[in-house]
Amino acid sequence: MTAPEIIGSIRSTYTHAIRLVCEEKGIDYTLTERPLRAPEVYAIHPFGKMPVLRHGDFELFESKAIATYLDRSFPAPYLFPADLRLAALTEQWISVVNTLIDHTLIRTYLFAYIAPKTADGTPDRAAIDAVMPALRAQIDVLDRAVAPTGYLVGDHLTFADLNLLPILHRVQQAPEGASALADAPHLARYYAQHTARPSFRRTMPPAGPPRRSSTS
Ligand SMILES: N[C@@H](CCC(=O)N[C@@H](CS)C(=O)NCC(=O)O)C(=O)O
Repeated sequence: MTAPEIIGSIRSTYTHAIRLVCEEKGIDYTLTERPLRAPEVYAIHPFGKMPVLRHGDFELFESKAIATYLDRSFPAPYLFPADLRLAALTEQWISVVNTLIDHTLIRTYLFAYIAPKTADGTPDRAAIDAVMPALRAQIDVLDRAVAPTGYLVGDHLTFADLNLLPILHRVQQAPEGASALADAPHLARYYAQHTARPSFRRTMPPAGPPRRSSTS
């Protein structure tokens, strides 16, 4: 079978989650490094979001769809449980992370550091202070979720975990994010344990945001 091609960036959290899927499943894949909103991304994703996938003559966008496709196309280990309730819980955590937690932790908090809207380009202190209650509340929810087993769902690694870990990795690179994680003992242990996995070590992104395409 042709190797899947992921078009995205090593610095993008959503690209990182898909690379983790490939690494955990031992899929031979290529990463085509592209800046945000690159023409090659728009060629597949109508709104220019990365990652996108090309697999032979098949093209796909949206990370959750890509993860599901790869999980079903390649042999075990499976990252989406077969059990109905565990599958539903996996969907639940992916959904809340992608629609709410990513918005708070990355698009609002982290972006106030790496892509601030301030006139002089310094971190947006007002935006950081304003988002901190929500950031801490969401970290607390995650802390309680992983407390019983060290996983978001059941007692096995699922895509729910692989989808969250790149976000935690980015958020702990900024000071308030690091201290919020340190204050959440179960989540801190979860983060330390799973980022020690070979899949994470092999895909560790360099610091800093993805580049933006000069054509965007
Ligand atoms: N819903 C999309 C979100 C992907 C996404 O937002 N990717 C970011 C990079 S981590 C991106 O391409 N941002 C470009 C932009 O919004 O301009 C998915 O799950 O794939």
